[in-house]
Amino acid sequence: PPVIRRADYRPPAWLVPEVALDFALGLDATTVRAELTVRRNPAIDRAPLRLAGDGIAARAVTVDGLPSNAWRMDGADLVIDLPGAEHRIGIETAINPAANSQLMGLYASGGMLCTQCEAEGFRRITFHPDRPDVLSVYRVRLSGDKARFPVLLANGNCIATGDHGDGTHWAEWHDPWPKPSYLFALVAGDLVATRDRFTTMSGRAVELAIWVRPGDEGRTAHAMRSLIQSMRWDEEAFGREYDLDLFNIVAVSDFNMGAMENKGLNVFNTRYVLADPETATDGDYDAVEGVIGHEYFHNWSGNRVTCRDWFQLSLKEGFTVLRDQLFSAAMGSEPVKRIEDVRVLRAAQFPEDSGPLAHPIRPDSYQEISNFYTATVYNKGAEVIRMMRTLAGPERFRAGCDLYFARHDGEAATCEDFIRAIEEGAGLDLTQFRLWYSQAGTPRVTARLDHAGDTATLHLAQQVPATPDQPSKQPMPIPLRIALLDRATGRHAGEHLVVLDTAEARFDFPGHAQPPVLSINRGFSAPVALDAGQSDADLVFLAAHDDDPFARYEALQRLIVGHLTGAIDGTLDAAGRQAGREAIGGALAAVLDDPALDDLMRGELLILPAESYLAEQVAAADPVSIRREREALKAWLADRLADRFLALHDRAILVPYSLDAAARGARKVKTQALVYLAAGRPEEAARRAAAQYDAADNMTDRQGAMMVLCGLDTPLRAQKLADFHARYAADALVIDKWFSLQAGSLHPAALDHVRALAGHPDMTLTNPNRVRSLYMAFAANAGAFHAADGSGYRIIADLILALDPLNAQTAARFVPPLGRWRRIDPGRAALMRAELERILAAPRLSRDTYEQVSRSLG
Ligand code: HT7
Ligand code: ZN
Repeated sequence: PPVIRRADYRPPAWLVPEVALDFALGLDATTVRAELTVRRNPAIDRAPLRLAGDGIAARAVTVDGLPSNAWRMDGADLVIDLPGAEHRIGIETAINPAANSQLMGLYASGGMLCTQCEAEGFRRITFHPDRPDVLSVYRVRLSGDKARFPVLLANGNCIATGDHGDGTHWAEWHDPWPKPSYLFALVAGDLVATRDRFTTMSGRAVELAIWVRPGDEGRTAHAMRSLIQSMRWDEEAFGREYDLDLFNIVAVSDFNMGAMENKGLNVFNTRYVLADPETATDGDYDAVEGVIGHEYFHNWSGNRVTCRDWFQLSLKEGFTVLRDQLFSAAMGSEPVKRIEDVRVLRAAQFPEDSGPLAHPIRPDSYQEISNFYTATVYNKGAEVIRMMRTLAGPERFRAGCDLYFARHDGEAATCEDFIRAIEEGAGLDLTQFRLWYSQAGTPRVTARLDHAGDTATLHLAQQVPATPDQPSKQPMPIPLRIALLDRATGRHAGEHLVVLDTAEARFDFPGHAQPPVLSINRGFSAPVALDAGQSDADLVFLAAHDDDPFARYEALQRLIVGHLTGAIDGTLDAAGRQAGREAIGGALAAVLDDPALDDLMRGELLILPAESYLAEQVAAADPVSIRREREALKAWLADRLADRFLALHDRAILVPYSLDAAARGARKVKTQALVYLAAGRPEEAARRAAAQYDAADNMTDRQGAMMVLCGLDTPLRAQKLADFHARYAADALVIDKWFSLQAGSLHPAALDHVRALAGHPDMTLTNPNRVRSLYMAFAANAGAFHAADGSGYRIIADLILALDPLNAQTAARFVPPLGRWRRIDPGRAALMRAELERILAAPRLSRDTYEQVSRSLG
């Protein structure tokens, strides 16, 4: 497949100021009549009109209303030689949405029709330039069977409806805001709406509607609340007002990603809309709030100002992730949200940055753009913009954002445009900072604190590791928030922002008669891997005294990571092991006893570093020893702190269900206590988990209990799993949990369970949520996936091969777990490579999977 390069960008030869679309809708036969008003871009030399297509054929073409045969196909593109500067092009295409298993373009889901056009799905509907820098005003007419499609939705405002009198009806929609084709959407189906209203800051009334399948309307209240909070927050925090009279959200069960920000008509995976206490966990509630916010915020960061080309994806995605993170922090606990965001970054992005698929947040080339909707573009992209905010301060950052929106409203912009607006609006020089956009890899920072006389000296060094295609790197500006804590009082005299922008640097801090304790990268001010070389005693001190909640969490994590990596790589002797455990036990006892901590934060502090993060810390990971050592530590802690965990569980189960922070915190520590007890006191944990399951009046408790039982060898496991399945058989999202719980469990036979579940009647490859529920959970379950005989790798490779022809985008997302072979012990690495080679040898591989596999082997 051809490689598309950022450096090859050329402006479009033809602009398309207007698009009129007429859909005659049918589940297995839809006819599309498109009329494009095309205008020659005066800046470009004479060039024919080239319209992209994918899997469609033109039934008829007209130019200025007259049938034409002045067109030809060039591969999948339709090319027309046009004499003038402006023409009207008519094209008729026919689609079979029911046969569209890729879920890109127009497709059928549960009897309804919907679209997904980002990034290049519009070309599966009609021929079009289908590039984000071609913006058009759309007018859309939908007609179809009244009984099958009582609801007809598209972008913008509904301007007319009518009945044909023959069992079919129609609706016309007009979106006044010029938009790229990737933001086009339509939905047709039997849907019911939950409605509300929002009055914007300038006093305009906006109708809000969340459309779901009949029967699901009782589960939309949280999504609606989140939408209204998002609209208000974006006005207050960023001065952004909504700009249409209507905002529609539709929930769809078959969806490749989380949701899509189509102008005025967001389409969502049901997973991020539907929530009630019986079926959604607290984590699900948070995810709904976050994704509703994310898609809404795109209305400005993405829609009003869009991307010039797909290399600029982080312009909208990184920025919008930052905006949704700030929103969720404002709606709940800021420190807990920060810890969660860093945990996601470390679990998903750090491995990407250290593996064969590493790429800068603004990639330089791709074969298939769908492969670049990554944790790097999204989450590291958000961290990069967050660093700009840290450097500028929130007020000046806001001024930079205001300038960006004002300057580029209605345009297709670049990351460079954004940086320049922040530079000018916030008064920053980001010349060197631009390296964060072009260099891949997680910088490694080492920090050492010296003390002499009354001065503490911080020595910092950075190294940006080599990544594919980028063998040598330049030093980047790394903003580090630091504080120097007095050993006697645990206090500090104020925080400093130091910027490490050379390979090495030193910073002097006078006024310290005694050596202080270093608190560094507070709030995770820079997305780096840090080696601060601190003693266990200092880390225990920080875990107890640091006034920055993130730094407190981080100290505990570093204490535990240091201990576990020593145990995993065998450098820890028996005395060191015992001393390490005692230090961790003491620190966790303090967390369990601290009355000043709220339970949400306590729950965070109790979470041990993930196996995937531990694997990142060792050169060639042996997943078995990582699991063994992590579980052994958990068991030791459960034993040492058993009374505290039992008391915590006893206390937490008395708190009645509500969505307030205290009750959510109680639910979090309740299951955390069971997680520890399961490792050290499995019988007691099984008994308590079963009781928690039976008593549960909400999914958080029930799923938590089920998760613990799934990892234990107890008859209660099968009993409660059967109950869970029977209880929720009709609810696809909960049955997804049922698959995930088993596939992700600590049970020694998890791999056998996955094999059996693959043949379960509820398993299907046509629903991405279901596929991910079983196989992503499995691929993330290191103990099972990395079975020494390679059978875990074979399961995932077989899945990729079976799924690729059906849904290439989803199939390709399973390649990265196999691509981590360089970081695994040699025996397993060979087995992983062999599976990648087997996939590559398959005939007719999609561009998506081919690119991911070949880069992974590379
Ligand atoms: N901007 C949306 C991306 C998206 C997507 C991309 C490729 C294929 C299917 C897709 N569905 C949604 C989602 C977002 O980041 O808001
Ligand atoms: Zn997004």
